[in-house]
Amino acid sequence: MIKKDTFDKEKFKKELESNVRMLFRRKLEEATPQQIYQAVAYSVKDDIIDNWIETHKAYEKQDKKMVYYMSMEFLMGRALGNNMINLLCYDDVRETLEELGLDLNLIEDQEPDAALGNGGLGRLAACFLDSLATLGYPAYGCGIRYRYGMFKQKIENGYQVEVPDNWLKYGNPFEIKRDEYAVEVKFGGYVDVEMHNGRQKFVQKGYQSVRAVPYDMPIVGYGNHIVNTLRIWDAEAINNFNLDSFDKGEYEKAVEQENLARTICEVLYPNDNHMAGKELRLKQQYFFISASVQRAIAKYKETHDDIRKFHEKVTFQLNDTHPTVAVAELMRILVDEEGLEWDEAWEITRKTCAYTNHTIMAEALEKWPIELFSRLLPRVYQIVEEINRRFVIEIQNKYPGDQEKIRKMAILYDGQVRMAHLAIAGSYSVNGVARLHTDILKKRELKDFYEMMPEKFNNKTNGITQRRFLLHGNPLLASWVTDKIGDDWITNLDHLKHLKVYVDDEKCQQEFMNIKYQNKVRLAKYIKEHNGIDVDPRSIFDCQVKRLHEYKRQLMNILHVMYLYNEIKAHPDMDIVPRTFIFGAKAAAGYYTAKLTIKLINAVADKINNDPSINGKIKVVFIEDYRVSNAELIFAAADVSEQISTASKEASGTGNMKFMLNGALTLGTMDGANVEIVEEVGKENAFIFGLSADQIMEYEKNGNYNPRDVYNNNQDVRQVLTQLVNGFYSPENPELFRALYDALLEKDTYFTLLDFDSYKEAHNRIDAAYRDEEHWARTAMLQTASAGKFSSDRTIEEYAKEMWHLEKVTL
Ligand code: 4GP
Repeated sequence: MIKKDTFDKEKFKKELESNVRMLFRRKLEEATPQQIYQAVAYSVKDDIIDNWIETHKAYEKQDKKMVYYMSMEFLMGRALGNNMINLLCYDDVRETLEELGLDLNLIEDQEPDAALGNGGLGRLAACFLDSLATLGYPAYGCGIRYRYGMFKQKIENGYQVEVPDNWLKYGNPFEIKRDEYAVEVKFGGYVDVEMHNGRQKFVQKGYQSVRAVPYDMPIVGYGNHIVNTLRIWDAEAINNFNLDSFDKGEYEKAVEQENLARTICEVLYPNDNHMAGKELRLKQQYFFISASVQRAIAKYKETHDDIRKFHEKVTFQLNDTHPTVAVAELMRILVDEEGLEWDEAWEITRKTCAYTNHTIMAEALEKWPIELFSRLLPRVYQIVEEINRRFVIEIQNKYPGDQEKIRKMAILYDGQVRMAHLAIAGSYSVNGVARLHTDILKKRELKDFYEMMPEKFNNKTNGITQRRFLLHGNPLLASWVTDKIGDDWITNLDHLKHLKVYVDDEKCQQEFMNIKYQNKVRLAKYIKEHNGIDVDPRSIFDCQVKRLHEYKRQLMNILHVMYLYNEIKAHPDMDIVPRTFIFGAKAAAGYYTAKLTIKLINAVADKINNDPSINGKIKVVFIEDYRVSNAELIFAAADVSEQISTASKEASGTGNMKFMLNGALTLGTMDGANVEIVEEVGKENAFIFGLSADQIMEYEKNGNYNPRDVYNNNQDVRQVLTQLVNGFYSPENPELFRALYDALLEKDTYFTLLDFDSYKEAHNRIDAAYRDEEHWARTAMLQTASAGKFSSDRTIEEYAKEMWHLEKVTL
C-alpha cells in the first residue's frame, strides 16, 4: 500500500520492477518511458483497488442515495498525477523514482489525456467527479468509452489539421472491464402489442441490438479512502452468429449488428455548444443511457423490493440535453418491464431526473426529426408521444385557450422532438450554471417554463477542482499557500481568504511574483520546445485558452493585436510593457469561421514574431493541441486571463476560475461567472469592459446595431479590417480572410466592433497597471485569495444538499 503514513519506498521499487517484468518482459533499466509509465500506473492502481472495493461495500451497507451523473462527455485529462495527489503519495513516488534516476514529470507526460469531451461541460463533469469522491458522496459518472476522443490538433502552415486521438493505443491501465454487467440495447424494428396476464404489453420486434459492456475507472477522493466510479460503456456485437441462421437470410442482419457495434462508440463528436444532428449521435445517446438506466435499476433491485421507491435511492443528473432520452427510457422500463401504471411511473421519473442547461446558443438546442427518432427508437418514441400528450393537457389546463403556449412549450412540434422540453417536463430540477445565466433562462430562454413551474428552476454556479488546477498544476504556488495558511484549502477552498492578510506584505508579494515568474519560465520552455518561439518571461503573459467559437471572440483579441502592431509600427518609440499574447483553441472540424480564425492568429503571429523592427514588444503564440494537460501549465503562468465573450452568451466559463485561482487578473465582459468573479475580487481588481448582457439583448431585440457605423467612424477599426482583405497577413492570397471581414461588416453577430474601443481601453489599463509592480502583485495575490467560492466542492455541496439530497458515506 502506498499511503502517506505508510509509504514504503523499497516496496514500491520492487513492485515497479515486478510490473515491468510481468507486463513487458523487461528489466527496469531496459524499459521505455511508456512502459515505465504503465508500470507506475499499475502500482498506483494496486493501491486504489482495496479502497474501491471497500467504498462500494460501504455504499451497499449504508444504503445511501446515489447520484448518476449522466454525460456524453468526461474530459478527464491524465489520471496518474491526479490519483497520486489524491492518494497523498505524489511526493513519495517522485522521490522514489528520483532515486531510480527517473523523472516523474517525464513519466506523467507519457500518459495520453483521456479527452472524452469537448470543453466546458465535459471538463465540468470531470471536476464534479473529483469533488463527489472527495466529499464522500455516492456517485457514478456514466458515459461512453469512445475509441477516439477529442482529435489532436496539428497546426500545418497555420491551419488546424485534425489527427485521430488513439488514446487507447497502449491500453488504459486504470480501467477495468466489467463484463458481468453487460446489457443489451435495442434499435429500430417495430412495436407489437401482446397480451400478458390480461394486460397489454408492448414488445419491440425486428430490432438490431448491441451488447453494452461497461469499463470502470476509479475516481479517487482526496485523502479519504473513498473511490467512486466513472463507468464508460463500450459496444460489442451480440454474438448470435449461428450458422444455421444464414440460410434464413439472417446473415445480413448479423453483419449489420456487427457494424452497429463497431461504429457506435468509435468517436466523440467534436462540437462544442453546437448540435450536429447526426443519426449516429442519437444512437450514442440512447446506447449509453439505456445501458446506464438498465444497470441502475438492476442494481437497485439487488437490494430493494419496491421499485416505487426508486427515486429515494437514485437520482439521474442530466448533463445538458444529450442524456435526456433517460426520461423516456426510465418510463419504458418502469411501465413495460416493471409493470407500473403510467401515473406511478411518471411520478417516479419526475422525482429521479434533473437537468442542467449549459448554453443558450440557439444552434446548440437539440431537436431530433420525429422521422429519425421514431425509426431508431420506436417504443421510446411512443412513450415520448404520450408524455407530450399529457404535457400539452397540463399546459391547456394552466392556460386555457392559449395556443401560443402550446406552440412554444410542446415537446413534439413541427416534426421535431425538442429535447430540452422533454428534459424540463421530466425533471424535478432545472438549473443554470452561473447566476446571470440562470436569470437569462428564467427571463428569456425558458421563460414560459419558468412561469409554469417556477419551483423547478435554480442556479448552481460552476466550480473547478483545486486539486488538479492548483495542487497538481502549480506545485510552487500550492506549497507557498500551504506555508502561509496551512493545507486546509485543499479540501476547503474558502480558506484561501486567509491569504488576504499578506497582500500588502512586500516580501509575500515578491515571493508570489517570483513563483509566477518561474511558472512563466516553465511555459516559455514549453513554447520554445513546441513552437520554436522565444518568449520573454518578463513580458505580460496575456492568455486566451478555450474552445474556438465566435461568441468567445478570439477574433476580437487578434484584431486588437493587429491594431497594437499598427500602433507600434507607426510610433516606433511607443512605450509599452512587452506583451506575449497566448492562444490555445480547438475548432470543431466542420466550423469554417473558427478554423479561419486559427489561420488568422497564426498568420498574425508569423508576421509579428518575425518583425525585428518592433524589438519583441509584442509576440503572439498559438499553442498547438490545447488540452487539459498543457492547460495546467498555462493557468499557472498567466498574468492576464481573457474572458471576453459577448455578454449573455457564455453560460458560465470555468477557465476564468482556473486563471483566477492561479493569480491571473481577469480582462472580461460582464458575462457568465465573470460577474461573480468580479463580485468576489472587487471591480477595481479586474479589467472589465464592453456592453452588458441587457444592452446586448436589447440590440438583438431591436435589430438596431449596424457595424458599418463603427467602421465608418473608427479609423483604427477600419485599418485592421482592411488588413484582412488587402493581403497584409496573406500576401499569397489577399482574399483569404474575406469571410471574417464580411461577417464583421455585414452583421457582426457577436458585437466585436461595437465592443472594440472599450476592449482597447481596458488593455491600456492593463499596460498602466503592470508598471506598478507592487500594486500588480497585490492584485494578483488577491485573485488567489478571493477564489474560494469557485471550488467545485462548493458547487457539489449545493447540488447534494439542495437538489439531490445525498448523504455522505462514512468509511
Ligand atoms: C459550456 C458553456 O459554454 C460554459 O460557459 C460553461 O462553463 C460550461 O458549459 C460548463 O457549464 N457549454 C458546453 C456546451 O460545453 O457544449 O454547450
